Amino acid sequence: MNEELEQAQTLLRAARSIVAVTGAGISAESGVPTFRGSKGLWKSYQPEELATPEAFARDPLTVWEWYGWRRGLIATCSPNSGHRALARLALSHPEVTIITQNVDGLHVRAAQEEAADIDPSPALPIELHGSIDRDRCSACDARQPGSQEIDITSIDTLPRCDRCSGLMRPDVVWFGEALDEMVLDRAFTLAHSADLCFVVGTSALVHPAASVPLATLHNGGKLIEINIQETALTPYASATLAAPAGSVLTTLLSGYDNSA
Ligand code: BJW
Ligand code: ZN
Repeated sequence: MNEELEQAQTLLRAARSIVAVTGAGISAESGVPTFRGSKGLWKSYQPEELATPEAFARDPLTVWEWYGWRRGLIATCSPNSGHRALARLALSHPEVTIITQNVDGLHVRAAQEEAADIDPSPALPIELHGSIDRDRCSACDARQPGSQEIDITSIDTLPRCDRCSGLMRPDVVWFGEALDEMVLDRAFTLAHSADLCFVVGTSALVHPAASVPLATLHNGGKLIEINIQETALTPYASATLAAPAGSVLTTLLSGYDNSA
């Protein structure tokens, strides 16, 4: 681990433009459940019954019940030292971008907290899979802030669009749905031009997000993986830090901040 940390520090010092691609593992230490693994959400819930447009069309009450529960849970969580370390890095270095698959908004909160006097914060992430805190109309695509209390008594009590009264849904990307084209283009463009990509707390199984680090790699850049387990990207990483993201990022990035 020490050797890997030194290697990571060397890569970091040499890098000019950096992307950090994060997944559910970075929020695990904040108390947000991951998706896969022994304690992951998919152990108790079937993705195809909850996180697909077909599931929502079939049973919007059950899907909203699950999202209402997750919204409530996430509202009790706070950004951890990993979110904050990345936000500070992005604030002090314009050529650092956080690209997240997470919908929990913790990178956004860390960015706002670390730059309380700058609005919008330069450390805001690119959110590939949307945000659980927003609703989107299933008829006209209008977006609204997410309702905190979801009344799942009947279809008539579910959140409705202010513009067209259509049924609202969480503004997240479900399986089988396309990611926002502009958001995805921006992520791939930045990853392609980056010298270094941190891959933090993602199983790297879900595409196209899992291909973003490959854009860095294919253009001659390096990967640093931070994950408590190996993934399909591990063999391609120039340094692998196999420990919880919060402590690793704090250690790795505090030295960088000082030397910058
Ligand atoms: C720690 C830690 C600690 C724990 N410290 N580490 C190519 C090949 C195969 C399939 C496909 C393909 N291209 C597309 C597909 C299909 C599909 C897909 O990828 N399927 C695979 C699963 C096989 N992809 C899609 O459907 C995507 N859409 C698409 O491709 O559309 C094409 C299209 C084009 C044009 C028109 C129409 C369609 C959409 C994918 C959307 C994913 N949505 C979800 C739900 C979001 C909403 C919600 O949250 O409710 O996004 S699924 C879920 O997985 C969520 C996550 O963002 C995503 C990734 O999960 P993540 O972050 O990696 O979490 P975990 O749990 O998997 O891993 C956690 C990791 O952390 C682990 O490695 C741990 O070890 C680690 N960890 N604690 C450090 N403390
Ligand atoms: Zn509408």
